[in-house]
Amino acid sequence: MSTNIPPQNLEKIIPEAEDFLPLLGTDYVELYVGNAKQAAYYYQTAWGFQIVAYAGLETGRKDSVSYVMQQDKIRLVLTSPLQPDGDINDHINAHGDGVKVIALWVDDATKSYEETIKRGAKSYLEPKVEKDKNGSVIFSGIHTYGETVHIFVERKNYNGSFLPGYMPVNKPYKTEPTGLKFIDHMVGNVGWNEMNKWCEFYAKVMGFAQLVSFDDKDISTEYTALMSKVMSNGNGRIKFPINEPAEGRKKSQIEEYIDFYNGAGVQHMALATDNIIETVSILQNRGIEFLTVPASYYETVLDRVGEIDEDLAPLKELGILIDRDDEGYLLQIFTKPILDRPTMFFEIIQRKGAQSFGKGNFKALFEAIEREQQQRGTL
Ligand code: TYF
Ligand code: FE
Repeated sequence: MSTNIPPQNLEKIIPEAEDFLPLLGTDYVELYVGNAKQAAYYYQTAWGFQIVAYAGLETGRKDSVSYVMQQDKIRLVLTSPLQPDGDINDHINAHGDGVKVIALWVDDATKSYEETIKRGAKSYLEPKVEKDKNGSVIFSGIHTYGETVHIFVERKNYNGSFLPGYMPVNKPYKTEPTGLKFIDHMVGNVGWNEMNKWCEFYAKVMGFAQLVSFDDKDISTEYTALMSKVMSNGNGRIKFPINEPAEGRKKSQIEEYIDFYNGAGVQHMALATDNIIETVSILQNRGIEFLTVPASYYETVLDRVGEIDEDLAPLKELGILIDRDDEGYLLQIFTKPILDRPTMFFEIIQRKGAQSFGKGNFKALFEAIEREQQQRGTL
């Protein structure tokens, strides 16, 4: 592993005044799905999101429908087509359900567009204003890897439930939240030898810096291989690891993703909690399936990571992984793919000082993924 910039020094390396693309956070993540109504029920009933806004036939939208799901700072938008043709159908036809938009909250969507286009971004959406009785929002958008896009959202003059065109939703059916707080990072899988190209895109076009890089020596199991670099924006709020497949003895999990997604796309979203034991207990009770590691992992883990605040027993019982770096430790766990295609999954993460990504768990994690690949016959 080579560490390019220690995370704690990022702000000093990209001073705020020189950041041409200041990002306030993730605004929302939009998934194009085959059946948004049922997907919304899954995210609500299993994951503890609530439906906060809606657009569809009832609001005058004729061609598509969107449910806005929220839990603390995490906002997911689930969108399905209502008609046979168009971009949403094409996206679903090519990829199955998946992330289309990683929307970034900015102070100035016009400047965000101009600065990134000037540096070589491909336009997705020219700056446009949308208004309703709650104010106005300015949007713009650029393309990133695969068919994924970034939309810049400027909402400082807006106080509605989500965006113009949406109606607020407050249904009597509610579920208990699962303690998920914010998006810690979002990972992109790109094709063979494309990692550097996309890391350069985030560096040059969006002003991000490389936090860490993992090569196939860090990430080697008996069979599969991948390479990964983590890009971060200036204030460290947005972190995008980028993975590419590497040649191994058998098929890389990244290649499996690319085959089933039919191109590059979002592989996982890491959702932060401040009580991972409670969060994962609830999720398991609600039927969410996680990858598991052999019991032997827990026989040696404390030798590797040292003292931690939590009892080991519940971590072992739930299958939560532990890793440590110079700044502290972290707890993490990964779901199995949440779709029929082995494409997207979620990570649940609790950081206790550590700002890294769990390198000490890579071997155990990737062996767990390989066991799943074996069952699918794709290894
Ligand atoms: O985001 C990360 O880097 C960690 C580890 O296919 C990881 O969550 C990296 C690659 C991968 C699965 C997990
Ligand atoms: Fe991750």
